[in-house]
Amino acid sequence: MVITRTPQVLTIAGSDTSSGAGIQADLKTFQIHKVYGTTVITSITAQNSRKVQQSFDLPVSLIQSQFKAVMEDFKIKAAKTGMLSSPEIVSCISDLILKYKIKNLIIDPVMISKTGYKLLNKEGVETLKSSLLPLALLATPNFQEAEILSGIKIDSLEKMKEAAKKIQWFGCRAVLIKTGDSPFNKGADLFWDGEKFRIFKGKPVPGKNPHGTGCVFSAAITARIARGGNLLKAISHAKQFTQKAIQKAHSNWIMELTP
Ligand code: PXL
Repeated sequence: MVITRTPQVLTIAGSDTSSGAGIQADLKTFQIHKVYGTTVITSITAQNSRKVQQSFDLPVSLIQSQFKAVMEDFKIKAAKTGMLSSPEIVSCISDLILKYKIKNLIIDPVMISKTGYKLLNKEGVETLKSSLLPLALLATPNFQEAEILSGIKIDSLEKMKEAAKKIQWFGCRAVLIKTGDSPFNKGADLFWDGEKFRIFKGKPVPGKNPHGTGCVFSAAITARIARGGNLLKAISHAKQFTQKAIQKAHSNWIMELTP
């Protein structure tokens, strides 16, 4: 076993050449939150602020051996998933999470990039619902992902609550629907754990919509959980952290991550 001074966490996600999202954003966020990040890379994207130019999914066998290598050597306190890119990869990751008994799993159900590139197809979404969501402590869909997962058009707080209930019903312990760029309830996120609703208020930052906000947010939650925080406090802290990073962003693409 490898000993580190800080708790060890894992991100299972895609690589983003621009480092605003994906594995790179997760590692930067982990570092700031004083946890040791390990990685299982699912897919490699070639992208910049204009578009995703190409992506390549790694073979399932290589994903499996990355996972094995990490689990043989590290004591993973919490893990998160980001871009999983195909039904085969979603299914393989679900099997590995069960096999290695990963606790404290945060799922960011990444489906589409800010530049409009599809990062998971319809069949992948179905596999995510049936096999991965049941293993999660928390799922963090944005508004559009919540509509796709629930099949509910969200145009009011009541509909958003209905969607949260439906997503939680797929088996995750809790769900947080993020409303960053929704037409209503701006900046306020809705939490549901089967017992209580909570609203996490935020201030939208006009004119700033950098990419990778969902990755940074879920990575910060993962880090806080690994450090022993409770879920609600972890979300609250991660939201403040992400909001500050958006405010400080000096381009509309890359956030400024600072402690
Ligand atoms: O922000 C979603 C996301 C996650 N992971 C990777 C990405 C993107 C968006 O572009 O490229 C690798």
